[in-house]
Formats: sequence, C-alpha cells, structure tokens
Amino acid sequence: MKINIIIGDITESDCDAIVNAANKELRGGSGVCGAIFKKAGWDILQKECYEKGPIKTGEAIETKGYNIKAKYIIHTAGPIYFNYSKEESKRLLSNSYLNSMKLADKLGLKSIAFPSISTGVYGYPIEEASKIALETIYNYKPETLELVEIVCFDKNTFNEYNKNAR
Ligand code: AR6
Repeated sequence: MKINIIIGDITESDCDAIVNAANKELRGGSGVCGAIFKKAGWDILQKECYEKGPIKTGEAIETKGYNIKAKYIIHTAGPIYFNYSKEESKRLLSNSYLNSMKLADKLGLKSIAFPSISTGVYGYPIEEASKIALETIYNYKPETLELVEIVCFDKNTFNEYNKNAR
C-alpha cells in the first residue's frame, strides 16, 4: 500500500473516499468538516449523517460523497485531546485511522484520503498525532486499499508528518 503525504484541500481529492474529522454527533462543524459539508451540500449530507449517527470516538461510518468527487465520505470522530489520558487519546486516535481504513476495505475501495484528525479544534499536538497516524497506517494490512493519502492543510502539518515518514 502506497502512502503519500501531500499539501492540499481534501475536498479536491481524487481518492475513492475522503475522511471527515467529525464529531460524535456527526453535526456539520468548522475546519475540515465545514469544508466537506459545504462542498458536498450541507443539508443533504447532514440528513444522512443524522440518520447514521451518533458514533463513538474512534468509530467510523460512511456516507455518499454527494457533490464531492470522492464516492464516499468516511466520518470518524477523533478524540478531544484534553478529555482523556495521553494513553487513551493515543488509542482513540489510532482507532479513528484504523476503523476508517477497515471500512474502506469493506467497501472495496482502492484509495482513501485522511486529514490530520484531531489536530485542529480538538487540540491534539501535531508532533504526537502525526506519529500515531503514520504508525497506524504503516502497520495496517490492507485488503483492497492500494493508496493512503494524508492531506495536510498547512506547511507545519506537512513538515511534521514528513519527519515521521519512512
Ligand atoms: N483539507 C484538509 N485539511 C484541512 C482542511 C481541508 N479543506 N481544512 C482544515 N484542515 P479540524 P479536529 C485541517 O479542526 O481537530 C469540527 O468542528 C486543519 O488545518 O478540522 O479533528 C468538527 O465538526 C487541521 O490540520 O478537526 C469537530 O467538531 C486538521 O484539518 C471538530 O472540528 C483538523 O482540524 C474536529 O476537530
């Protein structure tokens, strides 16, 4: 499985699925979530999200992509960093990546794009989060997935992921 770290806007991704850094209620929000909702079509995406939610932290569910190029949007709720111990945050963040990739495999997808989950509003330090994200992706044994893209929105995030890239 190929792993690409890029700078960009995840709503423009050519991957089969893009991942939304969601909240447990699957309510449209700010940050990457807001960008995805806006582009997909806020009301129509919110309707499917409310039918499928709420979810637990670290879980993942899929919706259609609507007006986004990607066929699916995979919604996962990362941990709010200050709500948990360091160990529990790590486990939950890793689960968000793991369950999203498992779901993509279950859907028979070849490619998935991740944002940097929990490192915005949810306050996860990027130095730690990037290590956990990459460790989880490198250790994953894919079924149908051939490509994982990590789409960084800013240079600092991009640099941090690259520090931990193999
Ligand atoms: N493409 C890629 N990455 C982006 C984009 C984009 N278009 N826009 C922002 N980012 P955040 P969280 C980056 O706060 O910390 C929402 O309200 C951003 O720069 O979006 O998991 C949800 O509804 C940062 O590096 O997600 C939840 O309530 C990264 O995406 C809550 O925020 C994640 O930042 C989730 O917080």
